[in-house]
Amino acid sequence: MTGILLTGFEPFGEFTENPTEKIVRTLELEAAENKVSGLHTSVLPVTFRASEIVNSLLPRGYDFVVHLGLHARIEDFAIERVAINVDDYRIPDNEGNVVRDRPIDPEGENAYFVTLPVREIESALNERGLPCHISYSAGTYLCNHLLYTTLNFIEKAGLHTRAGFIHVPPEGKMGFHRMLEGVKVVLRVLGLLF
Ligand code: PCA
Repeated sequence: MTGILLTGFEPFGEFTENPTEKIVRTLELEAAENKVSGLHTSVLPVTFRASEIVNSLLPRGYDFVVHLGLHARIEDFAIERVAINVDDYRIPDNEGNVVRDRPIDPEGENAYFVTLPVREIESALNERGLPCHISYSAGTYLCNHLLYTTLNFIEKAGLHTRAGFIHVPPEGKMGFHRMLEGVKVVLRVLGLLF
């Protein structure tokens, strides 16, 4: 078992904090303290560089990649099921770029389905009383971009890694502890002994 790569994002847009950054840093510490092995983490910039960083890590051959991102307009966990081949930003990324109507990979597939067990994740979250839904759009900003480039890289490189994306709501909509618990539930479904 080569383990799980868990990623979060830095703050962006109107947000001065991104709960996914805190979740990743907290779990990194907890894993070290409790000697949980197999968790690899990265907090990513809200720019194209996020994909470059992840693509440089993927050849390590993780069993799973779980990307986390903040979604301003949800109140529960959104388990993303699809990544589409388009960038169309409503707001600039953290380097001030606004990309409209541009394919992520001009030669790539129109879309990819994620390869995580989304129904199992949904059931496990529901069993713990953690609200969630399966989502069929990860948007057209950096989260969708990262999910697309990860699935695209895995396919082209012929890796066995299974990957997906979970959006979390703003902290005002779901307390941080519930978010943290939810992400641990996801990691447990994927075999991490948290
Ligand atoms: N959420 C954004 C990008 C970074 C993040 O945490 C998104 O949903 O695209």
